[in-house]
Amino acid sequence: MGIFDSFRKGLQKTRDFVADGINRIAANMGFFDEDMLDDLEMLLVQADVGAACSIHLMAKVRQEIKATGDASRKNVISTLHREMLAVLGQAKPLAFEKGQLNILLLVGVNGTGKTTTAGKICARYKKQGFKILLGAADTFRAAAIEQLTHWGERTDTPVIAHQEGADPAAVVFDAIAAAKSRGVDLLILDTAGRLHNKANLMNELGKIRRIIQREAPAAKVETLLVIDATTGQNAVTQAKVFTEVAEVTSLAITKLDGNAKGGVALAVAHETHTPISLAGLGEKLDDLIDFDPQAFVESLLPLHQESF
Ligand SMILES: Nc1nc2c(ncn2[C@@H]2O[C@H](COP(=O)(O)OP(=O)(O)OP(=O)(O)O)[C@@H](O)[C@H]2O)c(=O)[nH]1
Ligand SMILES: [Mg+2]
Repeated sequence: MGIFDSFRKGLQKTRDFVADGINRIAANMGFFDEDMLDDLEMLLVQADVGAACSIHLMAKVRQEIKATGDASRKNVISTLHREMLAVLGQAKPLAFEKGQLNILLLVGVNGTGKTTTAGKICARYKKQGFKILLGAADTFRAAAIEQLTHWGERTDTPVIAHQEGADPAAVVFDAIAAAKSRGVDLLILDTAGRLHNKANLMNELGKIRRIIQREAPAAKVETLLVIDATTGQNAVTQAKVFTEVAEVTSLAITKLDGNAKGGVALAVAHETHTPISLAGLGEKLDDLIDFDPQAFVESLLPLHQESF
């Protein structure tokens, strides 16, 4: 399945919700009046695009109508389309190169899909011939270590792990030492997702980051924040906290398969100004695709849908 088909399938519920809403609002009229624009804004909020991003998008639509005098349904939809693309920015797939040490640190709150995404990324780069090492820096629960070990077995990748309750920074230290001595191309570090409070999170991630900087100063480090689309606006709040404290370089949005909250990707991009690199579309190893803004927006709001 191509990226476009994957998104289409995953975003079907959101797309139907948006399309039905637009048809309900605009009924048989070929244009949008002020009340209808308000209703459209509400529809975007309900599709989990988030209040701030919906207001931003509709301000752009109103500006366009004012500038051109064209309030046709076609112009409103294509303006929304264009502005959604502007919110998402350029595509920024993960880019690791063999022959040097790359470190991928996965962060995010409990249950968003960090460990699963670590396994999927591992499988992807393994296929490309990378020498990979997994580091179980989530020492909070024994089950978390087992889960990562399981992904290691499935992808035939070694895992560096300590006991439950060990210091995550110590695991990172050992994992980097092993990565260096074994000539690893990609070290993937899974972390625990506790978000007791901001200071605590900053402390824990800061310590890990200092170890990375000290022990692998030349490594290319990518910090991937994993966000669960099904948590709606909570995902946006989490994304804000993590991007403030964790030097996040890109986002992965998981569970975009089959829920009606696909709009979250726009809300998160708008709030964090951080590119979305990956989309999780299921629980299997290959259910991970590069996030393609064009394909995403076209799947959410098709420009050429008859019913629009
Ligand atoms: N449908 C769907 N399920 C997913 C996706 N990614 C992860 N999951 C599921 O979400 C659940 C949590 O995933 P984990 O990878 O354990 O999440 P985590 O962030 O590591 O969780 P903690 O270790 O508890 O912090 C599991 O049941 C996964 O199979 C996805 O893209 N789609
Ligand atoms: Mg985990």
